[in-house]
Amino acid sequence: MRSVTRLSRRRTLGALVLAIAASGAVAPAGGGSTAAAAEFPSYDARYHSYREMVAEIKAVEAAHPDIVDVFSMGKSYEGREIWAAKISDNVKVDENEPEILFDSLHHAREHMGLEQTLYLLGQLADGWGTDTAVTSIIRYREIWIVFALNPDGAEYDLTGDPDGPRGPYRAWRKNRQPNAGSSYVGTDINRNYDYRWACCGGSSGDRSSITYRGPEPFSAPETRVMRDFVNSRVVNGQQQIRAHITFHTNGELILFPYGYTYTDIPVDMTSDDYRAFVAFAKGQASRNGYVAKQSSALYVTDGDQIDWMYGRHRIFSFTWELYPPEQGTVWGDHYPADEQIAPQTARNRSALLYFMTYGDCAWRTLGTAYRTTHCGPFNDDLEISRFWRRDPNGTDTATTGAWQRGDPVATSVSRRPKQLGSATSGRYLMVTGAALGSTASANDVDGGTSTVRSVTIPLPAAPGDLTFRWFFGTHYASTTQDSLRAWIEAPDGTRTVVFQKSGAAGGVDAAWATARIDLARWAGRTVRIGFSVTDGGADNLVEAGFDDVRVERP
Ligand code: LU0
Ligand code: CA
Ligand code: CA
Ligand code: ZN
Ligand code: CA
Repeated sequence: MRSVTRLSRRRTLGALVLAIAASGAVAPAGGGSTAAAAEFPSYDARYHSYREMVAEIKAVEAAHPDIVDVFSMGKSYEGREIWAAKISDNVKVDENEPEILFDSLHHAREHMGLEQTLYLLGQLADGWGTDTAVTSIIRYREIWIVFALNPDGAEYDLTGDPDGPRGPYRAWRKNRQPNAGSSYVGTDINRNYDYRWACCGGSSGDRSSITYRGPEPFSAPETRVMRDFVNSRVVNGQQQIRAHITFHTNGELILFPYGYTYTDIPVDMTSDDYRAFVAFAKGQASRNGYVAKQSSALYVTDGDQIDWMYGRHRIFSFTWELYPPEQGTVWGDHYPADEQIAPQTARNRSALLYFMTYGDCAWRTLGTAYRTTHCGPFNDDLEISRFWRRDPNGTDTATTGAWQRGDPVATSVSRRPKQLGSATSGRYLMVTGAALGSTASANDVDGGTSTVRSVTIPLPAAPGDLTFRWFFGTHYASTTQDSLRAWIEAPDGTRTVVFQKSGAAGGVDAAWATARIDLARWAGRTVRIGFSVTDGGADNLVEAGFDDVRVERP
């Protein structure tokens, strides 16, 4: 039923290929550094060329140096700087504030996206100290705006025949990187990210295609610039960017991951995250009249940006397809008259303010219970690496079954469960030797203790509780020398055991349970959380796992 609905709504890029071919896919040689700057035709003068964009963002920075910092993130294929701005109070300091990212112009011809980012910059700069919502966003968030990820393509798009049917526009989409062995130029940089790249028929391996994915993931300098920036925002083991919008045209849509599959909640998404994506997308759409849906409901893509942002970094990442609604022709879709810039960018104001406000923790959109559990200083569902360190002090003695992040395999002894077969969220948890067959004795903990320790967690003056889900299973010859422990490590390295489950004669059966620990005595301190599992005394079967480690928001 659902797939029928999706099929009927799905559009394709196919018709657009013809328009591209007609406009000349083969590039003249020559880099941007030597060519004269391309400009919009006079009838579209309100759009910003690359040159005008640079002048504009530098002017805003000069007028607001206390809250706006403009910098280059790196260079495009042709050597243009890829400009970005950080907007926050104390803008030169990397404060511990939730970060929100926006970008535009993955696709060259989608010029309204750049206008949306310039509008956003202007609203933030002008609203500081005058608009309450903007002022608190600038005070309590760090906003990053990338203005034109594909400046070469955007500029090239303006260099067609001025006497052509649509003036100088070429309807160019890709970047301007030559493709070896082909006269066709360009990679679709929204198919060049390395999350499930080329997996699912959502991109093309044909160098002439407008959805050419490149010879390998991150083959395009522009996607590498984005990758390196986002990777660089993992600070002290935690990704600082919590939410992201990439502006495209067109269709008036708010799309959330995944694009690579029609499945709503595949194994690489948790059901909590899916619910938050839906609620957050609807919250945005209700404020600008767009339609919220899963990205693949438009059509399947693979290697696109938002799949990578969520799949690799767990950032709540959205594609906004801006004005106009679907027109069905490349000119109608991507070249609205410049009179539309002001009304269509302003139309998104309240949705963007909402996004930046709730974007510190998208689960907030599910209500106050989620805000408590999911929006504290630490929230690890173990679905991606959040830099737990095994054997941090070099003191571990276990010879097998050391802690690892993995997909567990159910084991049992006489039908009594020992390692449980699934996580409490998503696919992964921290477990004692996950990569095993279903033989109960294979790869359990032997020979002593295995430890694992979290990144540093700065606790507020009134911290919420630590909670986690855990199981512990031992064989019948078990004793109290077998154990699962959790501890808090103070800044000086002192460890305090805050949770212990011990073995017992007759054996312990594994079952998921929840632990809750008061952290008041560590108020205001920067701590780490640790777990130890021990097969003590005579060798015995010992298995343990934990998932969903959280420090709550009180
Ligand atoms: O990259 C694209 O094909 C996007 C849509 C996906 C994000 C689902 N559409 S666009 O190219 O027309 N902006
Ligand atoms: Ca700040
Ligand atoms: Ca920061
Ligand atoms: Zn696009
Ligand atoms: Ca999990």
